[in-house]
Amino acid sequence: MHFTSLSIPLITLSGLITPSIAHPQLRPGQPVLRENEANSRVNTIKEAFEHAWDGYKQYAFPHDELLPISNGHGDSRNGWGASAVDALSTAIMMGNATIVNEIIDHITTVDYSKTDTTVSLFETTIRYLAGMLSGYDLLTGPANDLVEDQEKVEVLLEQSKNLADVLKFAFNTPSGVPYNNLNITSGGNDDATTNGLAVTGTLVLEWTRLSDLTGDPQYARLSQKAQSYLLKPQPATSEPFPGLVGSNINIATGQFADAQVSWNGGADSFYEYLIKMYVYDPEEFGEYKERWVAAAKSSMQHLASHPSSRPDLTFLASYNNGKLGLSSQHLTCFDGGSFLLGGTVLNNDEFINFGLKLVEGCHTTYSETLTGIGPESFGWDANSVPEDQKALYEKAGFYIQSGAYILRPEVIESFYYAWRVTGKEQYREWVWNAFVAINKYCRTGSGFAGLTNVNAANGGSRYDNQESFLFAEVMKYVYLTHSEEAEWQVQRGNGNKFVFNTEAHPFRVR
Ligand code: DMJ
Repeated sequence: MHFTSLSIPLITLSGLITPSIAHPQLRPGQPVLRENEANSRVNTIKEAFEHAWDGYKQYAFPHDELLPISNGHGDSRNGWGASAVDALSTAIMMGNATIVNEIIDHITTVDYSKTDTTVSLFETTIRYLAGMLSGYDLLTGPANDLVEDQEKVEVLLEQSKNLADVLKFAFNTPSGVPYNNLNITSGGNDDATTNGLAVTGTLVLEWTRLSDLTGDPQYARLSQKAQSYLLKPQPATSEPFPGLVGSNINIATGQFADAQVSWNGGADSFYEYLIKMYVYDPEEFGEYKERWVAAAKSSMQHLASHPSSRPDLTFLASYNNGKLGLSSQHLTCFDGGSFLLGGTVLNNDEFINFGLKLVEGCHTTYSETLTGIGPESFGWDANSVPEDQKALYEKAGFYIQSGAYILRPEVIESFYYAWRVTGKEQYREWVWNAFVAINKYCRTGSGFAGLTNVNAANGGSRYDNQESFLFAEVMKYVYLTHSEEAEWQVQRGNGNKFVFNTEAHPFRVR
C-alpha cells in the first residue's frame, strides 16, 4: 500500500492530519477524520470481518454459508465453500495472511466437477470464478508479499480454469446465449427457453479476464458471443429507448423476448458491466461504453422519477409498454455508483451529478427508517401508498414494499463511489453510519443475520442466514472507504488499475 503523491500535501492543507486514510479528492479546509478516529474505524471494521469469519470457520466451513443464529450451515451455492472463496479478495486487501492462506488451502481441495445441486452459471461466475481470479490478480500484483508460496497462488488460476471448463457447456446452444441453471453432472439444464438480461450480461468481465490470464481465448469468445445479442438488441421494439433493453433473451435465437426496462434485479448488472468493460480495456470495449452512455442518457431522460411528497429526491423507475413503474429495490441502488464510475472515467459532470442524486435517494431509504438500514424494495406511487405508511411517504418520499435486509451491499457500494469520486466526507460518514447500524442490528454471536423489517424496532426478527456477499462486498466497501490509498482503490478519472466485478472482486485492468 502507498500514498498517492497528491494526498500528502493536500492533507497538510486541510489542517487535520490523517495520514493513514485515503483522500481521493480532498479540498482545502474540508474536515477529515482525525488519525486516531480513522484508525479506530479501520480496526472496528477488521474486527467485524474477523468475527464473521471466525463464526463461519467454527460452525459452517467448508460449507457455503453460516446460519448465524442456529450456528448451522447452508449450501446454497453448490457446496464448494462460497463464503470462503467470496471472502478471499477482502481478506487480501485487509492484509490478513492467516485467513488468506486458509482460504487458498481450501480452494486447493475443491472438486468443481461435483455437486448435488443445480448450478447457477451467473452466481458461480460472480462469486467463485471471480473470487479466485481476483485473488490471483491481487496476489500476483499489489499484494504479492502476502503468500510466500507462489505455487499456492497458481492454484487459483488452475482452479479458475477447471471451474470454467466444467461450466462452459452452458454456452452450447443454437445462439450461444447460455442456459443459466445447469446440471453439471449430466451436462443438462432446466429446459428454459429464455435467459435473463443480468445473468446473460454479467459473465463477460470474468470470462474475458480468464482468457487474458490463461492465454486461451475460448472463454472470452463464449461470453462475448452471448453479449453480442445484448449489444445489438433485436427486434427493434425490445429497445424502447436508446440503450435501454428488455429483460429476457430467447436462448434459441438470441432475440429479446420482451421490452420490460429497468435497472432492478434481473437487469441490473448488465448495465453495470457495460461501463466496467470499458474501464477494463477502453480500446477493445468502446462499443460497450457507447451502449452504457446511451442507456445512461435515456435513463436520465425517461426513467428519472421524483416522489410527489419529496420532489427533491430522484429514483429510477422501470418502464413497460408506455407505463412507468414507480418502485425500486435495494439491488437497484448500485445505479448511483455506476453513473459515478461512468461520469468520472468519461469526464462527464452530468453523469456524476445525476449519480449523486441517485446516491442521495438511496441514502434516504436508509436514513428514514428506524434502524438506519434501507429496505429490500420500496415504492413512491402517490396513488398506492398503504394507509399505515402515509406518514412515512409524506416525510421520506417512499413507502416500504419489502422491509427485509439480507446484508446487501449496493447502497454502501454507491456511497463508496461517491466518496472516491468527490472526496466529500459526507459520503464516508454515510458508509460509516450504515456499517454501525448493520453491526448493531444484524450482528449475532457468530456472525451477521438479515433483518425482516428495517423499519421496526430492532429490525423485526432475524433471518438465520449470512450471505457470502457480506464478506465479499459489505465488509470490503466499508473497509475501502476507510483504508489507505492503494492500487486497487477506485480512482477519479482514468487512472483505474483495477475494476470491480459485480461481487466486488477487483480485477487488474488490461
Ligand atoms: C451480489 O451477489 C451481487 O452484487 C449481484 O450483482 C447482486 N446481488 C448480490 C448482492 O445483493
